[in-house]
Amino acid sequence: MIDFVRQSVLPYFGIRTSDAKVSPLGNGHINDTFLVRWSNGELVLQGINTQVFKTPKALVENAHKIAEHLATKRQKSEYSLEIVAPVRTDKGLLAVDLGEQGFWRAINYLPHSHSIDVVSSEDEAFSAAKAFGHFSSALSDLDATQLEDVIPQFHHLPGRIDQLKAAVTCDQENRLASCSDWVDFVFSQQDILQELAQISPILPLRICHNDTKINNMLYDKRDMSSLAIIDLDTCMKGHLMYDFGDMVRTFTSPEEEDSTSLENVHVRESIFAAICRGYLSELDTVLTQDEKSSLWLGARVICLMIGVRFLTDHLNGDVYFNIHHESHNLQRAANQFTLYKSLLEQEGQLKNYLK
Ligand code: GN1
Ligand code: MG
Repeated sequence: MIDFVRQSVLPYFGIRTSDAKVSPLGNGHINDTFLVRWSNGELVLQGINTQVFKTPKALVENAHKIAEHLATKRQKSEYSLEIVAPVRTDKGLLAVDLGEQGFWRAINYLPHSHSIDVVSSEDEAFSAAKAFGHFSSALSDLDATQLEDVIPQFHHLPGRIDQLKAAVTCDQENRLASCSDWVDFVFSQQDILQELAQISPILPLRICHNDTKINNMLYDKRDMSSLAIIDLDTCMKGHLMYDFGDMVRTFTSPEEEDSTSLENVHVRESIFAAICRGYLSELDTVLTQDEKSSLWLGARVICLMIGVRFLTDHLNGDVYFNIHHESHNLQRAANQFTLYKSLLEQEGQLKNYLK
């Protein structure tokens, strides 16, 4: 893959030098991401997974609109983070479509950037949550209908549960027997769908990031302050409770998403509190009262739903998320359901931080 990138993709971006160094970057589950360094520059190059993103052109156009909007705000000192902006091809395009050989786009690389997979302090959680809040606040005056839905019904729990039901019915890899306890667990949680059906219609549609994992907020490695929000792939209209939820999902556990040390997987109350402080410090005056009331639901839905998606993919034979071994998706699902249970167990204390 790396040789292909060097020889067949880089020339489209005007990089013809044979000294370009190409190395894999990040931990994404969907796209192929590389850091490209050459004698007088560096950039991030991505092969977009077109099985997942069926309209990749819309994806790069969405990201471009967001970057432009944020850049305008930055000029007026209304946005303080760095911006990941598209690097155009030498013909001035936002991406290059090589058909079966992939859909490739580049974005600028931010020097001094540093990402983490596990939060180790309240300060880290606070500044990342504040950064995601700042990002959403800066986008709150961009018309949400300007962005195309790159993955329709992306955060749609009823649809995700239906997909799990279909996978269970098919059981095409004969894996159901080894995970039926988790399947039963999901089906026992369906009361949450009623709560969701009541709240969702009264929430405004806003531009959401939709993948607010801790490693999508880059720190400045010189002082660990927040530097930039990255991975704008799934930015589209939706409900901000899910952005809050994905922070809770990926910041609060002391273990990584695919850790198998389930005995350590739990929601750290002090980190949850720091997320609430950081996020609301930027959004308190933007969010409606209904949105504020929805945040706790968003946290529960996201933890359950990502678990459902991993479990479904395990039953379907790992066709969606990149995996490193056969039970990888099942392990991820078990991890996420364990975190979800920890949320429910601490409901009494945790909800206080949202008051
Ligand atoms: C995927 O590839 P990555 O890491 O950006 C997924 C998210 C999941 C996440 C779980 C388009 O994101 O929805 O929350 O894995 N992205 C897509 O880690 O499905
Ligand atoms: Mg992503």
